[in-house]
Amino acid sequence: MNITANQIKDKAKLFGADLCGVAPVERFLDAPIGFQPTDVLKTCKSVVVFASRFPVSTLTSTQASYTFVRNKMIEKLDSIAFNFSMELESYGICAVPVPSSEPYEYWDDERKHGQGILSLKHSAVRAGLGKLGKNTLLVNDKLGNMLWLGAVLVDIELEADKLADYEACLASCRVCLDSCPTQALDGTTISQKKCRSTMAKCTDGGGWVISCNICRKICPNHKGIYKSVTCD
Ligand code: B12
Ligand code: SF4
Ligand code: SF4
Repeated sequence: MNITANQIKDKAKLFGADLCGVAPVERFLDAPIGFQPTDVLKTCKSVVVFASRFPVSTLTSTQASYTFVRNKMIEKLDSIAFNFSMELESYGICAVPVPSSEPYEYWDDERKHGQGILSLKHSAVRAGLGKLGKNTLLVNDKLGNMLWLGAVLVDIELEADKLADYEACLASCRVCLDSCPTQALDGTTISQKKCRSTMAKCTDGGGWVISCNICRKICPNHKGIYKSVTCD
């Protein structure tokens, strides 16, 4: 059975995604060896990337509410990826879901550096869903960085989406770099060791919460890109 990119996008919306784009596997040649789509699915030809809105209201709430919503977003995007893969298999397509958070296997204990089986933010850029900001997060013109990403790798060629034609950051902005309490950001990458030292904390009752999201919250584009702003 044949399926088009547009039919796939319609299905993604039915499953609950707000955005969906397609990146052909050739756009990942610059990804590190071991973290390319073909390292996950040898016969991969296209990466279908989708995103759902992360409720902005939680940014002004408690760490517990934000963490609760973040955990729900993981469940939601993982369910979309899982259901999508099941559905595409029924079309005779080989379809592999990418976990939206954990599990992943790569871990460098010295640098406290983990790496997903496929970087979803790099994938989203290649599927036309946005650009990377200096806080290293994906920024979409409509949803800003307030989204959660997911992806499914498929072994069929699909019509590719155009790359985003806007910029994530104003050239002179460095608000996130200057506001990070651990100075984990340098404008292109992140020191996971520094970020992890502050980003989550254990609670007295034996649980844990996300305790920092400043680089996300403080970004003037966190709710979307104000296209009317043209000056630096
Ligand atoms: C591990 C992880 C973390 C780590 C590292 C974050 C990071 N920036 O990489 C820690 C614990 C610090 C973290 C924190 C947060 N995270 Co996190 N995290 C992940 C996870 C599971 C893997 C990311 C990863 O592999 N990083 C390692 C690599 C990719 O990063 P790197 O070392 O900088 O990569 C370099 C090279 O390796 C190379 N590279 C690697 N892969 C590729 C691929 C291509 C094609 C190319 C060209 C290059 C390339 O390029 C980089 C250049 O130096 C992803 C889910 C996923 N599977 O993608 C979510 C994810 C990145 N996290 C997310 C979020 C929201 C957060 C937090 C905001 C959570 C919070 N506090 O509220 C913070 C933000 C901190 C920040 N500014 O990044 C979202 C981002 C959404 C968005 N808008 O971009 C993701 C995508 C989860 C999701 N499903 O939506 N996270
Ligand atoms: S989550 Fe907090 S500690 Fe981590 S990079 Fe962002 S501002 Fe820095
Ligand atoms: S705070 Fe400024 S520099 Fe950082 S991601 Fe947002 S626009 Fe870019």
